[in-house]
Amino acid sequence: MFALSSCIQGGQQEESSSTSVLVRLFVLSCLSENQELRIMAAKPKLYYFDGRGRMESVRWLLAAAGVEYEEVLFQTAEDFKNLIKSGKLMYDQVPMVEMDGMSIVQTRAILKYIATKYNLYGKDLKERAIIDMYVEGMRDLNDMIMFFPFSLPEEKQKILNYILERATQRFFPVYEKALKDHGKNYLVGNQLSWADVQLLEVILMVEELKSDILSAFPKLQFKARVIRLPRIQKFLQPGSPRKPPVDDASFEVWRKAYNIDKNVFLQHM
Ligand code: GTS
Repeated sequence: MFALSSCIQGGQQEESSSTSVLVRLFVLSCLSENQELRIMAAKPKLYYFDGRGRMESVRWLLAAAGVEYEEVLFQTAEDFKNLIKSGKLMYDQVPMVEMDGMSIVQTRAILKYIATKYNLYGKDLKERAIIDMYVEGMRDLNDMIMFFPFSLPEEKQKILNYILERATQRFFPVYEKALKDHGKNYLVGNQLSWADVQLLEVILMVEELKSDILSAFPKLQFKARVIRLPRIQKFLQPGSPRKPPVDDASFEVWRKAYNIDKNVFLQHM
């Protein structure tokens, strides 16, 4: 505020010969400061194909932070090529988020930036390390589900069983135990963090594959508590930017946009 008001006053000053150079310099520095403020205030812009994929966790985290954003959702390989031509994609890959004057790529980098900026990334280095361990496990599970639609029809049941086995034997027990051991409402530091938001996201994804998956995990009913948070509730309402599960149509959009082969899932396993 101080910078803004002093800039306005500075811009209104008469230029006397003795001060004109200084005033010019001052106004110039104010302009760049104002531009900086404008950049910081602009809504983040998300670039991805029109589906969940890697961007969905970014949508969830921004929603949990209460940040409004815009999306550029491409449908065709041509749209993606044009975006590459713009030179904004460091690795010619999406997700990409324009935010605070940067074009941020790499899903983890995007999520870390948002989590840090909006105080969803723990209070110190140790809490951040714990959050990282949780979210990386959730990411492993999330990736399996993300690539599931690419599996060959004859492999589908086997892969589904594998995902459910990993969810119930490897990943969910970790979060169940954490909540049980410290007896708090949230995974880390007794306040909502990136880990809670990503856990809710992945729980809902696994439930889409098997609706009673939480029956053996009473503490993961923390889900109900997180769902009740007003920002999360809003994101779960119909018409929000949340994307539906991959169906045949969105799978085709995805496949065509990146010219992906069907058996990519197996390679990622
Ligand atoms: N490590 C990157 C990240 O996490 O952001 C991987 C990004 C990535 O593979 N993106 C895919 C892509 O741009 C799109 S998607 O799989 O997320 O839908 N692929 C095109 C290419 O040429 O790699």
